Amino acid sequence: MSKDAKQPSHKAVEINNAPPIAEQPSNKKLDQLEPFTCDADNQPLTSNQGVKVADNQNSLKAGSRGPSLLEDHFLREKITSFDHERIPERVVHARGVAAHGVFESYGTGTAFSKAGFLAKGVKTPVFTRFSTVAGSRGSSDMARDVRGFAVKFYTQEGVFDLVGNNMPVFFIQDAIKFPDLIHAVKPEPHNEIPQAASAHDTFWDFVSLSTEATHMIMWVMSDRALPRSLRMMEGFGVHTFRLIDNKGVSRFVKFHWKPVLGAVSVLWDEALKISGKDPDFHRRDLFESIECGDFPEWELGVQVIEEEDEFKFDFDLLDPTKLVPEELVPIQMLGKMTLNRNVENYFAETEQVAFCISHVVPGIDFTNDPLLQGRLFSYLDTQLKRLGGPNFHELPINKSLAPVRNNNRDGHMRQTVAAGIASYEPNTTGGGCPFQSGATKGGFTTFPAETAGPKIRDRSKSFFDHFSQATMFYNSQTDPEKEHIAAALEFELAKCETPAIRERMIGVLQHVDKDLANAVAAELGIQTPVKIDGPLNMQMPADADEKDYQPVTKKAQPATSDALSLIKNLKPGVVSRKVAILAADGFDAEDVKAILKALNAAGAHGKIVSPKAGMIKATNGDQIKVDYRLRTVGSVLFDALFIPGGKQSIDSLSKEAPAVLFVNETYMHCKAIGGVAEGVDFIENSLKKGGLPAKLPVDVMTALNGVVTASKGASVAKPFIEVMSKHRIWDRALKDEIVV
Ligand code: HDE
Repeated sequence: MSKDAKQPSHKAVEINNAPPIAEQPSNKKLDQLEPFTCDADNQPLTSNQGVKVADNQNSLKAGSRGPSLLEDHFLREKITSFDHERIPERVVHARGVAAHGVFESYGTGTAFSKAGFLAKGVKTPVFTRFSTVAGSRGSSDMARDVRGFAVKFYTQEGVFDLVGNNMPVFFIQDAIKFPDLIHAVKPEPHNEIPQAASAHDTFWDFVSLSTEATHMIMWVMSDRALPRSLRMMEGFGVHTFRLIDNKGVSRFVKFHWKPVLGAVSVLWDEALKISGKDPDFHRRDLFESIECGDFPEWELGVQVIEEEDEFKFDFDLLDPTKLVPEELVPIQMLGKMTLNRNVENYFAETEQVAFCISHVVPGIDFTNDPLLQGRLFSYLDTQLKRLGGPNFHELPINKSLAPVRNNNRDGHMRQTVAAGIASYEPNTTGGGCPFQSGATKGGFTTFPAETAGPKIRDRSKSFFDHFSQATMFYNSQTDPEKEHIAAALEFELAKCETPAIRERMIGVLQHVDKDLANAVAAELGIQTPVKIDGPLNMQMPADADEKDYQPVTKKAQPATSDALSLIKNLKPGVVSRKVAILAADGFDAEDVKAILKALNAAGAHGKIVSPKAGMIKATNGDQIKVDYRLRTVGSVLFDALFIPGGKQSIDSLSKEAPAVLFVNETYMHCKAIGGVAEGVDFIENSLKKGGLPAKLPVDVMTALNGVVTASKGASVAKPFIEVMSKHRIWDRALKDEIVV
């Protein structure tokens, strides 16, 4: 990339009237990274030892046609570095993308936690990495999968990592099952197929035998697994944590991230096509949004449960397959995170960042959730292998902003030159330093929760209900969302080759919702009801019976929770959305100008898509730059479609099959379509060719099924943007019976 093309966002971008990011007080992490940043602008190439290299394109040879010489230390150094470039990818969450930002506290959290970064107005630098779970580093962003949502807070009291997901529950209740879950979902061991997909036998075999996964399966089969953008998804800490206030009082909390733009998803058909058109769809979206100043934002919230209310619910707060319905415990917002700077170097930052759930600061503590307890071991262990030793906390991206002083020395790649002879405690040789802070001077102390019991490998009976929240989740969805869950199950199970696995899963679904189970079974040619041989759940103790799997009482669980549906919570708006403006030479300049102006004013981005790259010419002679050549993109990469008038432009588009497909796909995916004059005819003809029903009224400026048409560009922009702000026109799917 040329120097001109690259404008590092932290140098170039300002947020509204805020001071440039580099001058903001919260930007200490950037200052800390600065000395490690190497900029080669106008600098000569050197060896790793700083020696200027005269020629690194020709190896040292005995004569220009002779053999290479072992003496060539530049060749050896270059090739050796290259040979060792790869480190092991993360065993899960290998594919990820990250960005820097800031968390600004509202101060509301001080009522529950003594953590300094929650005090009012405190700005804490953060580094946030999003990921998919199952795929390898090079897999598609658009796999049906859980998304990791890991945030590193560089607080003044040390590093706090909130290592969450975009779904509030998990597949398993005990960490000891994690290797089994991951072996089951990863590509099958004999042929390494399929990549980044749960649609295969081993996964469904495992989850149909582990019914504790059923609630999470509902989430993964729902649209939550297909975010439109990483900027438009929720995040959850999943486990119940503790917050400890300055009087030492502990409360249980569930962490939530709520995206300011609202949570929005794509359709499965779009996801499949995006994986081909742009496997980096989410990564690119995050990078480009930050570069253009559309900074992603989330509010951090907590559901707070007083210690004495621990047993108030139908479910166990320690069971990570359960959520706390927002109807029972509302979310209180603690602050806002804004991601405002892309990484300078993917490897040094995104790949080398090490999140550990055990990184907490005073005021935050753990609970006995058995999944959380296992994670406390796993993250440090995996970093030792992945990053090569115990000093990974010294890597620039992982380095705490609070000073680090302890008696740890040595180990691979130690960076700190620790002075003095005292590397033990107690000591007099170092004057007793570094000294312990104790509880009263800001030292971390563990909350003294009562613990007693026999040593036992067991699962608490309070974890036995595997279905009631799966049913609650399903019943909370709107009709289109329910259809998507059924379609996802049909897709996934049809990909299973072993009939017994499909059948067993139908047997499990019968415990969630009979209609859902029947609908999926019908598509798979399975007779219902299915009778499961043996125990429903392999975890079930021999003396348990099925009634143990129902909630013990009906104390406090709503039948439905509106907060669980994406559609019911849609935040109307078009900010940062992308609209394809399909045009060719001979387009109507006024139409295009009007829609670009209106989209810009609404915070959306109009992009010119045309059969040829370069510039296109309007009827009045104006020229406009083509953003994307038609055949290099597809409707699935945009949120809406607009077709301006201009006879010559429409004649050219009519000869392009991908342009016709563009219209039909946009229609089938229930997205807004706008057309002006000849553009309206083109939409109508394209829909006819695709066998889709449409007789469009021209010049009435009404949104017929989300298709907005007019004879003049200026009048269509407003209604088009209104339709777009609804994100999807679900009526179209229901009325036209389009399978989405
Ligand atoms: Fe993780 N998980 N996990 N996980 N996890 C890892 O750590 C693990 C779980 C999550 O962007 C690994 O550094 C166990 C739940 C995220 O770098 C590893 C169990 C949740 C990331 C690991 C879980 C998560 C990881 C692999 C069951 C949501 C990516 C590489 C007890 C609350 C972090 C690494 C990043 C990564 C272990 C379950 C979130 C192996 C044993 C539940 C977002 O340590």
